[in-house]
Amino acid sequence: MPVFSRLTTCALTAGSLLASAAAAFAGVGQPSPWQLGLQDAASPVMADVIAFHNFLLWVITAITTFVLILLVIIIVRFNARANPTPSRTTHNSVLEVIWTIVPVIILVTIAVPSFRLLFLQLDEPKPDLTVKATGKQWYWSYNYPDNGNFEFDSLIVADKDLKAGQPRLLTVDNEMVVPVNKVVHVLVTGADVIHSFAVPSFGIKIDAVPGRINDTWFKATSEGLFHGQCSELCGKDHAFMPITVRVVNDADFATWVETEKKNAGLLSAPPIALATAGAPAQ
Ligand SMILES: [Cu+2]
Repeated sequence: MPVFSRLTTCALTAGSLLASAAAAFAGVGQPSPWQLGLQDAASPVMADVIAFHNFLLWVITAITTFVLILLVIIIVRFNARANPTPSRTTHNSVLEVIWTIVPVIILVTIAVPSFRLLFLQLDEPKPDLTVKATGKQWYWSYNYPDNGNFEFDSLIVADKDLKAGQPRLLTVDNEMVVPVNKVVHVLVTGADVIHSFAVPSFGIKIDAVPGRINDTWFKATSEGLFHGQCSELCGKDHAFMPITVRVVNDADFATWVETEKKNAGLLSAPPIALATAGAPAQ
């Protein structure tokens, strides 16, 4: 009886946890308290990752339920009391063929969408924009080679400086900015040790290895802020080098690029100023 009461308590606790989590199943761009499952998708790859994950959940639930039922049948019907003289059967060709072929069919069923997803992730479409992300102890630097090659550092915002609504440990001072619905090619490297560039809602996670350029891609399907974190243990402040991507429309992106270029001193001085400077003294 104590076993049953303990089981009931466990079930009730699990039930209440699930109920309290129901309102916060997942968030887009950042985790939510008591979240279950993955963060919501904001890219085609992540949408497929979630679909594949849900499909696998059904497969694994069916398999474990089937095994559980077999175990219960064996415990009830074939224990020493219920079945004092056990069968001496050692071979059953039909059964052996079935338990070989059925797992093969299950594995092939899983392999097809798995490889499709792998190709989607690794077969990069033609990029509209390239951004280079460099992991450093302990912050990220972003470089925009297609837009004047400006570069800036992106550091965590300390707890005391957070504004209302900004998530703790995930907010940075300078966000990586990209246009919406454009294929962004991300080059990833490390400056000192191995870091990892990961943004869950885009379905990307790739190591930033010193001396090597890794690459990945994403196409953000909605505007907003999307947070990620360094996902490779890289030293004492590994937990304090978040990644924040701001997805904006094309016009806002063009304006932002101009501002960044100006900040980096990449815009040439207006011609009139040059002419005045170069004019002979009167
Ligand atoms: Cu790191």
